[in-house]
Amino acid sequence: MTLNVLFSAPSHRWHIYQRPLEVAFASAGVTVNLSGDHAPNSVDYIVFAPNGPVDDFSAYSRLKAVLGLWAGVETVVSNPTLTVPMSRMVDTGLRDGMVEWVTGNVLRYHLGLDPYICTQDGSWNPVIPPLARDRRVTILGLGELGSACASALARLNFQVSGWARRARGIEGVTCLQGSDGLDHALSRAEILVLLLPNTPVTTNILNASALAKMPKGARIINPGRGPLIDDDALLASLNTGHIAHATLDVFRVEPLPKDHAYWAHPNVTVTPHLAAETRPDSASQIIAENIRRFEAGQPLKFLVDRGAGY
Ligand code: NDP
Ligand code: OXD
Repeated sequence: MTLNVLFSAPSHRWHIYQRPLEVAFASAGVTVNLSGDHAPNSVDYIVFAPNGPVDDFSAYSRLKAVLGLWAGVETVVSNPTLTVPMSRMVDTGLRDGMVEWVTGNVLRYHLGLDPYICTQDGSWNPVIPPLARDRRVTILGLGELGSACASALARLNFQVSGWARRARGIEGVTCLQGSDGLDHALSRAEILVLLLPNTPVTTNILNASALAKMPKGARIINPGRGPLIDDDALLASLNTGHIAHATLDVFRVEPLPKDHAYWAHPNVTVTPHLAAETRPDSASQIIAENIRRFEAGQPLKFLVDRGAGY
């Protein structure tokens, strides 16, 4: 049987994904008619990214499931027209990219590299950083990405704490839960990494009161989602020096508007939502395998929990 698979993502992505998806479906033994332009009532599966053509699923009368190309699903998770199961992207490419980006940014802060990179004026003022074993790093969110980052940092000897909704056990990482756990995690965060999803519960989790619980001079790295941070509160904390620096990859509005205060702030580094990119070859294999499973009567892997919002 041939399955009609609709590729619904921004149009420039079609040429990046067409071949990897075709190869992945062939190697999974799934026969598909893959297109960016199927009639809605003929579509069996949708490969989905935010900002693509489909935002109303009502006309897709024979749709069996939606396969997300992104890890974050906040733009679609509460869409009332989505009535079939949806998977999100869990993939080694995404995971390894995030581990590399987070580790690099933690090491930038830990080693105090900026003065040497930014000023080469003949001054000779060594500032010896502590060893990683004496540096406390906190990660909010210990899912697929947060737990991999926590493990990588623990392997480098950092004192890593993490916080999640449910109990987690990660070797070398102090795993915390609940509001007391959050307070404790924040209070020891010399470097804080945000890898929570954007849900109604996590919005503005890093507000003025949470920022005040962090040690003076702390640094923040946010590859999670922009709405996790109360931007005004962060700017105020940066201005008093309570928070020394922030590296922000994600924002409430993207691209970050040119007149946003973050661009001009001397203690903010803005990166353009690139911390972890979905890699077409490995991601296509995940999608093809998931459709193969579903056709064989097995549940989708990496199912979105629509009640929890992620
Ligand atoms: P997961 O769903 O695997 O992990 C989410 C983590 O957040 C889990 O540990 C979960 O807890 C925790 N969490 C969720 N809600 C709460 C809450 N209310 N209180 C405490 N903990 C909570 O997601 P991923 O690790 O795959 O991805 C995380 C996020 O990273 C994505 O949602 C996306 O926003 C962002 N991302 C950013 C990218 C970039 O390029 N900047 C690329 C890819 C993803 P529990 O373990 O108990 O479920
Ligand atoms: C994602 C992202 O959620 O790239 O996958 O932000």
